[in-house]
Amino acid sequence: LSQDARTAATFDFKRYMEEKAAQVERALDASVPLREPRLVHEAMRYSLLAGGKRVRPILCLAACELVGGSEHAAMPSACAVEMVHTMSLILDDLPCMDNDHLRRGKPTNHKVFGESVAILAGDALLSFAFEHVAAATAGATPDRVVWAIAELGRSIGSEGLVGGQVADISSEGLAEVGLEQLEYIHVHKTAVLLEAAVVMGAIVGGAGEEAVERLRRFAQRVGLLFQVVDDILDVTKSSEELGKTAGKDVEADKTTYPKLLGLEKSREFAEELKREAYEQIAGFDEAKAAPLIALADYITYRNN
Ligand code: GRG
Repeated sequence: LSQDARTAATFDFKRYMEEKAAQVERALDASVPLREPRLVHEAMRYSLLAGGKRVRPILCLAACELVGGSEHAAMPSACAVEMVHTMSLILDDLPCMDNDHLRRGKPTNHKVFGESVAILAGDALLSFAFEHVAAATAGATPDRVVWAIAELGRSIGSEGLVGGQVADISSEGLAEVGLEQLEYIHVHKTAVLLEAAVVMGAIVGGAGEEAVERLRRFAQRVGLLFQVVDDILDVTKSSEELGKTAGKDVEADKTTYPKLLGLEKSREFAEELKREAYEQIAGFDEAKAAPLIALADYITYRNN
């Protein structure tokens, strides 16, 4: 049997995802209680608790457990990454960016709370993400907490999410966006935060530098894979599923992997990225690596 088949046979991935997502949900709910000033906390909770697959926090928890850490140590990092992800979605949906009306099946934050409060709620989530890792991480040494915080910061700023979004905005309306530019956008808009999730989990879990770097390379592959699959889903989604994304104004002519490579080659590229990702974690204990292997599989073959 291949490693994939063995993993599939012995690991109940659906149950794992449900259990972890429920734990993350409870931790997120508790991390941002409804307090004064109510309006901004309502807006923060509205988007933070609006559902979502919780892929990033689960990757963070799985990486921590892979290196022998306890899930408890990684939960604040897992929540912080989801807070940053959520704030980036709030910003991305604003009229000055993608001007989306729906997100995760609900009206976007600015549609409910207005633009000013949406921006402020995003800022509050961003700032609280750092506070939460610093103040709530238990079971990791202070130098590891600082290291994790540095990784989070790096993934967000001008060479991270912000850099990717700026590159994306600058490419809008261009007649030609090449593969290199598309990869830059995807790596920075998507892969860097998945990378931060995995690396932070490994760091607070007590991993050595070599293990952190291998997990970093794993996450970089998985992050790009996530976006290539997203592009493929854009093309292959049934008309019924397309209904769920109604309300988008600017997505129609964006450059995607299937547009540049065709569907078949995009699928081959996704498989290649998945293989490369697996290679990075081949040396870890197989049973402990099962959740990360299954997560990479899930990301490759998901349908939403
Ligand atoms: C972080 C300061 C700061 C600014 C953000 C707007 C912006 C700058 C960046 C855009 C980031 C963006 C919207 C990236 C797309 C990422 C992506 C693939 C989103 C979809 O993720 P899923 O499928 O969504 O995990 P759910 O809803 O399941 O969480």
